[in-house]
Amino acid sequence: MTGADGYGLIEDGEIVIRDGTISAVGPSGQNVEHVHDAEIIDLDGRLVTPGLIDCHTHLIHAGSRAREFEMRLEGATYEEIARAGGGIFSTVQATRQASENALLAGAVARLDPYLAEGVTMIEVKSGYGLDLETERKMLRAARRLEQERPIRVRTTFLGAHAVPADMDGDAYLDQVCLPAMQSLAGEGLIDAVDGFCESIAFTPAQIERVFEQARSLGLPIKLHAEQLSALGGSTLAARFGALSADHLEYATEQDVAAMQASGTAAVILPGAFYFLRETRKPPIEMLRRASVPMAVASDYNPGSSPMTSLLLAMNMAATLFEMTPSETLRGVTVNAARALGDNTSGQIATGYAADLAVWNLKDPAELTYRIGGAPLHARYFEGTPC
Ligand code: DI6
Ligand code: FE
Repeated sequence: MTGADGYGLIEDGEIVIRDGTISAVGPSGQNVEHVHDAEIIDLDGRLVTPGLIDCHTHLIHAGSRAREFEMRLEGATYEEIARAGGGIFSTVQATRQASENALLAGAVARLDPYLAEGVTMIEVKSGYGLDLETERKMLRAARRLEQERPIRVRTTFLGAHAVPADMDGDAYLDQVCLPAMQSLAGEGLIDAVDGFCESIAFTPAQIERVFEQARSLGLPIKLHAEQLSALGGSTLAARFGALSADHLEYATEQDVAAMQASGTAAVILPGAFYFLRETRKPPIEMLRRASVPMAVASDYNPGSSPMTSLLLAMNMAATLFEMTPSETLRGVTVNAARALGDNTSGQIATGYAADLAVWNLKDPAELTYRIGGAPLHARYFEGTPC
């Protein structure tokens, strides 16, 4: 995925797969003749990319926020919506009431459109429970997606997503969030820890407490930072060696420098920007100049980005934020893997998982250019078409 054209495209190439792993890749005829008993699949000149990776979703939840959307279009403010029982807490209430099986079924229905777009790895966050039992139920449902579909799932604990109405932020951390993180980490349900650093959620000082505990448990961290205001969350995340800082509309030069120094990836989420009709764009040119790896994700969630399409997120990242088509493709492959701390996915290279997307296309720019439709010919998961 590197090279002068930004894509690292091999015209007329071949990929050798053994036991679910890529064992060789290069121009056609270079490797296959050395492999005995190989089954040869002719893809007829089609474009092959790594299986796509969505590194930021809130796929597990119950309920819908369509009515809230209508209210917003009729001019209601966020406060009015909250008073009418809407907003994030309506999703929390619905999710608390749903069974694990119901949460799983809802998420599988939302996952299928991703599979049809060649997605082979997806990150799924908790955060609509805000109590131990519901956060556990969400993470267990997320893990079970791997039994329902051929997909790799990475789970993220987002206990610090919102402060329950009847509690103070620090009390919620002490009594609920931090103990839940400890228990659920012990149960092996957490791959990474995230938080929402925003005036309507948690302060940098509170997020620091979340990060301290994640560090003591040996868990990697990420952060929703600088989405609606500049609080320096991305600098804080970088200071803790975060895998990624996500959103970043209000990130400053100092934040970008801190991310550059720590090797923290920037996860760009145009779906929420679009759906909330925001106007402040993330500093793409600054990130580009600092060589901060940029990932692109759908941020699927019922409140601010009800979008189950990673290809549409790529198009939006280009149209709304002026990312190039090769940047958006890197954003859903190699840089998305990096944002998840995964070093065996997201590239077509020796030793990497044979998770591939085969497209009815020749030019990779078509993936970002199109709006709607998934020109997928086949999806390979661990070397098997499915
Ligand atoms: N940032 C967002 O935009 C969403 N969560 C977050 O951390 C909002 C989630 C919701 O409204 O349900
Ligand atoms: Fe999010």
